[in-house]
Amino acid sequence: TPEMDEKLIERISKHPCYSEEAHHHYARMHVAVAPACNIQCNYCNRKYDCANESRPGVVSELLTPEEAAHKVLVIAGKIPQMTVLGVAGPGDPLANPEKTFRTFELIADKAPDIKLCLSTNGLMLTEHIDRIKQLNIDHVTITLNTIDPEIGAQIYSWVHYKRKRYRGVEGAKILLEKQLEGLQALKEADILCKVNSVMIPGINDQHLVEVNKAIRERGAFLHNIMPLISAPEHGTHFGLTGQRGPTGKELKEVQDNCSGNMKMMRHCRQCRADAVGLLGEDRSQEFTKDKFMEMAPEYNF
Ligand code: CLF
Ligand code: SF4
Repeated sequence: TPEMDEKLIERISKHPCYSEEAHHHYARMHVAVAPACNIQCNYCNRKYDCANESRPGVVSELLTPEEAAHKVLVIAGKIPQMTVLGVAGPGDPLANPEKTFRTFELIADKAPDIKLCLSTNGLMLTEHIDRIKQLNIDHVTITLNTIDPEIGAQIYSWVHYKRKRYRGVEGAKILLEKQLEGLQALKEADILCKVNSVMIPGINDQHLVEVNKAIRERGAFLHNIMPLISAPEHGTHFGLTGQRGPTGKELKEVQDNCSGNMKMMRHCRQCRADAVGLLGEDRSQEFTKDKFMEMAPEYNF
């Protein structure tokens, strides 16, 4: 948009998710280093990738931070358009802070030109905001599906916070408060924040305009409304209860209703937690562990 200043354009110009233009020219890679999660979304089965920033039903190859760094260096050497490294699963990156931050540290040290990107459910964001700043992580995604705990209780079956498990409205309330606090903290730290919302017909579809308004007021940069993908064979709560995802038309309608207010992302491909390449392509199978370990063994840590 014309009012976007030059510095901001520079910050997003090589990030394929934050800039629609960039996604034709620049690539991202994900490393799956974060297996644990601290909440249970009803659209997620833990056998698969975190469905907050990923394609449900996909199993990514879990790596240690050292293996992940090795993989990143190999790929950065082979794909020159590679500009962004994201940690987005297979669980919640901030439920695995040591693994996630160790990975980012290694990359920042060995490949300082690569932008760091983090995706989280937001529960532990304020706890880690200083480390995120320190590491120069300039892009953070929070998946925020509702601002209403009653609706939240239909989306999250439990939230594990400070050694206790909370269910229903009580759990949702904690998560929702922490997500909005996290968004605020990112804003204060001048870190670009994208918000993902999973659109669930009959549960939060009518409510997403309100979510959009709330995140806009708190300074989110971009809103990505993604369709619920819910196949019975994925074994999620929603899959088993027969909850359907939105049609393309329903999704577009909600995106359009929000688009007068802020920048909407419409080119998301719901990537796997070990995705490699341009957004539309998936080269993850070229860089499985058995393959990248053979390439450039000098990167073994
Ligand atoms: Fe990855 Fe996400 Fe960073 Fe992009 S993906 S962590 S912001 S580098 Fe992009 Fe993939 Fe959609 Fe995510 S297309 S699922 S929005
Ligand atoms: Fe699954 Fe991600 Fe939700 Fe955790 S935050 S339950 S990994 S979708």
